[in-house]
Order: sequence, then C-alpha cells, then structure tokens
Amino acid sequence: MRVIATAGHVDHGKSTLVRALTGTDPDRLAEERRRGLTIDLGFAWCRLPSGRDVAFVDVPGHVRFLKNMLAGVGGVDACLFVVAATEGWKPQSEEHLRILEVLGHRHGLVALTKAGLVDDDQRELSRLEVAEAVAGTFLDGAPIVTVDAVDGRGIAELRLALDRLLGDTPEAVDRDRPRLWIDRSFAPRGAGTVVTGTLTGGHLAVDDELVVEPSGRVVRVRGLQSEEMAADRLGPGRRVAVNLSGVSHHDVGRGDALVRAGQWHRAQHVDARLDVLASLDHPVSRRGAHLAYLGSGEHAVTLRVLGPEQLEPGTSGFVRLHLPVPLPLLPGDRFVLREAGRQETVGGGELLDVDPRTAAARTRPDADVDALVARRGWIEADELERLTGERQRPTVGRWVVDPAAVSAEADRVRSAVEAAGPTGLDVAALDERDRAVLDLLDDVQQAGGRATLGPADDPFASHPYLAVLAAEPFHPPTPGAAGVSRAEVHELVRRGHVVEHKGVCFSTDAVAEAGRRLAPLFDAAPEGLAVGDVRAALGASRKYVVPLLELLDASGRTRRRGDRRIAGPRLLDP
Ligand SMILES: Nc1nc2c(ncn2[C@@H]2O[C@H](COP(=O)(O)OP(=O)(O)OP(=O)(O)O)[C@@H](O)[C@H]2O)c(=O)[nH]1
Ligand SMILES: [Mg+2]
Repeated sequence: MRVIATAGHVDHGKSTLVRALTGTDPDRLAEERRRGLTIDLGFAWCRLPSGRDVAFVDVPGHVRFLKNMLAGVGGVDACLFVVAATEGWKPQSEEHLRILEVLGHRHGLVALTKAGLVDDDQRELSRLEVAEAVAGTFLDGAPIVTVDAVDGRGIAELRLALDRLLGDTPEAVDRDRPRLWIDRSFAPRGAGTVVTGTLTGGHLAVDDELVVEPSGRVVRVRGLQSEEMAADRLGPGRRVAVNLSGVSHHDVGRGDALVRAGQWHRAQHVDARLDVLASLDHPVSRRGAHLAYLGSGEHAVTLRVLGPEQLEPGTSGFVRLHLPVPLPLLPGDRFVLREAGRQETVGGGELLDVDPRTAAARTRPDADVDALVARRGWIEADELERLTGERQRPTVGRWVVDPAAVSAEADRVRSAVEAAGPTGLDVAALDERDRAVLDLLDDVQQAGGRATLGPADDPFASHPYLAVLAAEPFHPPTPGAAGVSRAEVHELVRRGHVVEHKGVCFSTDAVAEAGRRLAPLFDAAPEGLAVGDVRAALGASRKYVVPLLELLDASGRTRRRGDRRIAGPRLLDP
C-alpha cells in the first residue's frame, strides 16, 4: 500500500476527486458536508488498475486550516496536486507547492479539475499557467492530467497516471525504527483508544509495547488496522489505525508520536537548515512568534539564526530551534516554519543536529555522522543511533570513538601502566572506558587482574603501506592512493614507522636512508648542498624534497645555512 496526499487551493476539487477515485467522501464532518468545505484531514483508499492499493490523505485548501494541511502531508509517498481549470493558479496553490518543496517532496502529479466547466481555450490556458508555476520545482515536468470529477472524464487516465507515479516512487524504507506521527485520536464504542497516522521507519505489531511522546506514556498495541482490515503486523508506508491500551483518547492526539521506548532521542533543541521563501517580504530573525510544524504537530518555537543576524528571502541558513516539548526527532526530518502574527509561511528545511552541544555563536551544524563522532570523541553506539538513526559497529567496547580520541586515551593508559612498573596496574581500578582501551594495547599484558608493559608485538611493523613506501622512498604514494585510512596513518605515525610533514608521508627508514645517501656528497661539498643538488641525488621532485629536507633538519641530520644544507651531527643516525 502507498499513501498520497492531496494539495491545492480551496474549492479546486480535491475532495470531490478523492471521492471519484475511491467512492468514499473524505469530508466526514457534518460541518464540512454542510459548508462544502474541507476543514480537517480526510482519508480514503482504493485499488489502482495494477492491483496496487493507495490511500489518500485529503487536505483542506482554505488558508485558515493550513495547520491541518501541514499535519497530513508528512511521511506520504507522493502528492496529487489539484488545480481547477476554472480558476488556474491561486495563492494556496503557490503556498502548498512551497510547503511540499521544503518538506522534501519529490514525487507527484497535477490534476487539472473541473474540465467540464471550461472551454478548450481556458483549459489550455490553465494548463500553461500550471506548467509555468511548477517550473523548477519537484513537479516540473510531472504529468498534468485533465479531469472532471463530476462528469467522470479523465478519471480512468488519472488512475493509470497514479499507478505509473507510484511505480516510479521508491517504497518506504524499513529501518526497524517505527514512528507514527498521530493525526487523529478517538474512542470508537467498545474499542478503547484508537490513533491513526502514516507509519514510517519500521513495523508495528499487536502486543508491541510503545511510548507516546512527548508525554512518555507507556502503551500497548491491542489491535492494528489498515484499509479497514485487521492485521497482526503492519509495515511502513501505509495508513494505520492502532488500538491502544494504557491511554485515554483524551491524553493522546495530533502531533504526538508513537515510538519504541529507548530508540529515540527526545529532542528539545535542534539545529537545522532553513530555506527562506523567496516570496517573503522581510528577512527572518529571532523576532516574531514562530511556529514549527514537525511530524503532525504544530509547536511554538523560539528561533535563533546561527551566524548572521538574519536570513534574507530566497536564501538558506542555519537556525537553532527551541521546542516547548521534547519530540522523537532525527537529522533529516523536515519542518515548515510559519510566523503566527503575520500568519505567513516563512520557509522550512531539514533538521541537522537533534542534540546540539556547541554554543550557538560558534556552531556550524551538519548531519555528517563522522563529524558528530569527532565532536563527541566518545559516543555509545546506542546513543549514536538515537542521534542519527544510523547503527555503527562500536570501535572500543560499546563506544564508537574518534580515532584521534582513541590514540590520546591509549597513550594515557599506556603511561599509567608504565608508571605502575613491574607490579603492574590494578585493572579493576580503571573505569570501563579505560579498561576497553587497555584491551586494545598489544604491548600490554594482563594477568591476575594486573596490567604490565610487555615486549611490543607490533602488528603495524608489517603494514602493507610500509612496503609501498619502501618501493618508492622519495616519491611516496599518498595514503589515499594506497587505500590506507587516516586512522591507520595515525597509528603508523604513533608507532614510529611513518613520519608525516606538510601532508606528505615518508617511511622513517626513508629519512634515515636520505641521510646515508647524502653523506658522501657533503664530504665532497663542505660549502653545502642546494635543494637542486639534493633533488638530483635522491631522484625526487621538489614537492617531496622540501618536506624531506625539513624533516632532516628537524632530526639533526642536516642543518640549514642560508639556502643550502650542511651535514648535521646526527646525519648517520639509524
Ligand atoms: N463540475 C465540476 N465540479 C467540481 C469538480 N470538482 C469539484 N467540483 C465542485 O467544486 C466544489 C468544491 O469541491 P471540493 O472537492 O469540495 O473542493 P476542495 O478542493 O476539496 O475544497 P477544500 O477542501 O475546501 O479546499 C464542489 O461544489 C464540487 O462539486 C469537477 O471536476 N467538475
Ligand atoms: Mg476538500
């Protein structure tokens, strides 16, 4: 099953079209039927010609109910964008399109409705207007299907076009991290509490124990339904109704999320990229009453622009948002930002960091997992998953650790072992992290709960990169070209096999060898050697000779005299 949301200006025929496709009137409230206007989200489903089932989330077009529209368009596979041929492109056509854009929608098609009410010229005019309005957006080049939901023309073509659209739209991914942003909560007679939403990220099953966020209330799944059919287990990318025990329907509602306990960071401060709409007539700053739409909820947030004071219309920048309640959020989640006072959509964007630790004045947020590990130094694999949604294998004990932090810690622990002398260090006195590091040290022996420094058994002494360097000592291939990671280089340097200077790696042997090769030349030229002489003697290019000579100077093998080198006291050191 797939899920499609409608979008488009008020009265352009979204609900009528959903009814024509599914046989179900998505306007379920008495007031909606009386006024002929959608107020809140409506739901219906049908089977397409290919046999694929599709559920529709029908949204209101009236600007007053934009909040409800925003609760319905997250997590869906695609959109059915409705424009009436009678009226063409209107303000909420534009606003809905911008909202879908900042929410990261990538798939959709346009239905040009009410075709029976206009002549061919008007129809063609509206089509051109739509094509122009969507140029440069995700709907650029999407099919524009002419329909009339009342006389039925074009409906069969629309079904086929929807089928093709969904055939080309990637299936929802199962990351074993289910999250249901709740859009409705009610209590049907005899069934306790039922919540509905578009399920993403993973499966739900009967008897699952879950939590409702932000309240943290623990609930159990009593029953599941999709397309009005009961199921024991339902996967992501579908509309679901969940019968819950453990909560009254008054205590759970739109904007809440249903997730597994312990799997999500409860984020209250987030760093994000904000794309400001080009149509906005003022810059965005911390001034104003901002509302962020996250998941199916609306939240009053305080906003701080990171870096500059304000963001100009049509630009992107970083912001930090403070939410009134903690929510289960991840980098990559999308949001829409509106300003309550002016009642206007400001823009929207993507969350980058759901647990920012850097001061707002200094931070430059990004969603890169390695960068997060480098910032934290040490982070438990479970915590990393909560903050990024990504599972990484722990590198030390149960932690994922930045390579630089590991070697710093290893040096410290090795020194402690060395300082303890022959009686050894009491392993039980170390904390869990240091014990995990101790296990990594191959020159440390552990026996009877004590650690002592033993003969170094150095696996890096036979590292393949050393053979590569030995083959071309004065023309050393870069680690990258030899397929050697930064972490390995770091370790080779730390163990004294490799020296790195100005971005060039030489084997330690190459530096000693250079000294030996230059020794007879120094004997013949007591006034010293120019860089060109050294180049000729070693057969190396300037790119390598300059850092090599600086290493020779630093180790006392050579000395600098103006622009020449003379022999140093340690020229022939091994
Ligand atoms: N002739 C004709 N009338 C239509 C068509 N689509 C909608 N209508 C009429 O237009 C009016 C509005 O249609 P709705 O389906 O309620 O429009 P909507 O886009 O859902 O409106 P909101 O949900 O309030 O934004 C109704 O009176 C429909 O009967 C169509 O294709 N042809
Ligand atoms: Mg409607």
